Amino acid sequence: NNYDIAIVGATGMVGEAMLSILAEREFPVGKLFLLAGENSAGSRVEFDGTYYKVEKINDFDFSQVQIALFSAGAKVSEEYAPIAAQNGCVVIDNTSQFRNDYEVPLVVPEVNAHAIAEYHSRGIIANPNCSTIQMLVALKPIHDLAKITRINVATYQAVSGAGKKGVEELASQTAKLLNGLEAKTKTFGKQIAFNVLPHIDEFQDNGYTREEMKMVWETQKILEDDEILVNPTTVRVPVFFGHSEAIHIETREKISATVARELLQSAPGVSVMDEMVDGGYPTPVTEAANKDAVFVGRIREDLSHSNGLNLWVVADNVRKGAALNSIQIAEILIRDYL
Ligand code: 2RA
Repeated sequence: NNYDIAIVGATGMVGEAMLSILAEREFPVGKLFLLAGENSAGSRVEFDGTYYKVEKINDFDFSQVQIALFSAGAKVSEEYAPIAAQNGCVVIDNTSQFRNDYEVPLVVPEVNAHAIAEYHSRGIIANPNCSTIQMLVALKPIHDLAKITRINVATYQAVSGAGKKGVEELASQTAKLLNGLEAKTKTFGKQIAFNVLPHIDEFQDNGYTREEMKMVWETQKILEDDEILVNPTTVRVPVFFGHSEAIHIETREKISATVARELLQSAPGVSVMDEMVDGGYPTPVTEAANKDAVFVGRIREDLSHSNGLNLWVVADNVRKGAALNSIQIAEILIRDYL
């Protein structure tokens, strides 16, 4: 059985990754429609040996497809995802637009695949933010065993989280600065090359950024636990692909580093790399970029807290943090529901 699919935002970083992952995983794609806004419509994009013309979203009849993968920004999803759903297709939305809507399931397949069943209410399934996805893939098995009560997390997020313009800004600033030229800043609040910025997304009234609050709200929703405390600091670093996170958790039951390591070794979607030697830990460039797994290393007990555990978690933010997670949701949808 093949499924007709629309990709909204097909020319963006995540849209392109969705196309290659659909091909790689031999997703049963029937008719494929590539959609984008005014600026990118008209271009041609290759999928599995065939070239497709990117069409304008405003003219598209969503009743032609069974699944629409949206990744063209929250505004586009706000306007078109409900139209798509009303026309009978299931929307898997990679933007922040519906993540906090109680009628829309927010899904990380390794963590709460059961929530996909709730897609009926709005016809929309939300894909979480990249920094939440990788954190929860790593923490879920520990939460199930020892009940996490609090998460302290600092992120080190790649520029590709801001899309192609983020990648271009780091590349051009680096090249310019190495050639003694002036480097302009447009996408990020300050120079990102050779720098780190403790600021992702808009500041909120409580002093946290929206990226930080996403980690709080989304963790509580996905784990179905309003009491779990999350204290995040999100930081942009001059890395192209792969977000890293230093995660410090507190659990109700004590869990040793040895038990946590064993648990994670058999956890779905996780690859443990934890040797106490030079290079015995995962990094974005060497391990995570272009890979599907969430890599975990530096697993150790907190010296300052009897029920505390520390982990270093790295994943490809464009793949597991966005495109791959959406396609894994689509795979479960067609296997169990459509
Ligand atoms: C970022 N979390 O890394 C965002 C992307 N959704 O900027």
